[in-house]
Amino acid sequence: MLMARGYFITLEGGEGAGKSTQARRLAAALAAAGMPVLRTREPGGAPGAERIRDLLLSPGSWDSLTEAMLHFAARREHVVRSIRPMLEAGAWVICDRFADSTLAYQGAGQGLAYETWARLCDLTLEGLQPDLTLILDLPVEAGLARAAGRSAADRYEKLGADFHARIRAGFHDIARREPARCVVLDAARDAEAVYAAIVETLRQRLGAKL
Ligand code: Z5A
Repeated sequence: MLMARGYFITLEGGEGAGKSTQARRLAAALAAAGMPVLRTREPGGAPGAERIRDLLLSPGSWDSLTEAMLHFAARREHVVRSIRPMLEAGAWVICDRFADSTLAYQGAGQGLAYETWARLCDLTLEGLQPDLTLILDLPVEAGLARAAGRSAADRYEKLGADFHARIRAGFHDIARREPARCVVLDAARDAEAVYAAIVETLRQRLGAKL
C-alpha cells in the first residue's frame, strides 16, 4: 500500500446485499497492509447513535420526516465523535451505510423530498461527503432471502417487496446523479467476485495499491 492519507468509503445497497461482509473484508485488508482503519456502520457507530439505532430498528412507526431526522441525529453523533476525528487522524473510514441510505429509504421508500434530505445534510454534515460510495446492487428477492437466512427480520426488512424495489431504484438514481462518487457493483456474484470488483474500483478511483 502506497497511500499517504485515508479515505471515507461508504457501502450502500438494499438488505442482504453483502455490505457488512465486504466492509469487514476490506477493512481487514487495509489493516493488514498497515493502514489505520475504522470500520463502522449506520445507524450507529457512536454511543448516542447506537441508542438511536435501537429506537429506529424496534417495532413502531414514525412520520417520515421524524424518521429522517432521527437518522440524521444519529449520523451527526457518528460524524462528530467518530468519523471526522478518525479521518483527521489519517485513518481510512469504511462505513456500512451513510446519508445515501436516508435518501433511498426515507426518500424513495417513504416519500421524503430530496430538498428536505439536502437541507438535513447541510445542517448536520458540514460538507462531509464520502470519497467513494460502493453501491452493492442485488435483485430484491435475492437480498431479502439472504437477510432472512441470517437473522430475525427488523422493522425495515418487514416492509415488503414493493418498498424494497423503490429502495433499489433510489440507489440507482443516486448513482446516476453522482457518477464521480458512486459505483454500482453487481452483488449477485459470489462474495469473492464482489470483493475483487471492490478492490479494482479502489485501484481505479483512489489509486489504491491493494
Ligand atoms: N436505514 C434507513 O432507513 N435510513 C438510513 O439512513 C440508514 C439505515 C442509515 C439498518 O439495518 C436498517 O436501517 C436498514 C436500512 C435502515 N434496513 N434494514 N434492514 P441493519 O444495519 O441491521 O441491516 P442492513 O444495513 O440492511 O444490512 P444487512 O441486512 O445485514 O445486509 P448486508 O450487510 O448488506 O449483508 P451481509 O450481512 O453482509 O450479508 C447478508 C447474508 O448474505 C449473510 O448471511 C452473508 O453471509 C450472505 N452473503 C453476503 N454476501 C454474499 C454473496 N456475495 N453471496 C451469497 N451470500 C452472501
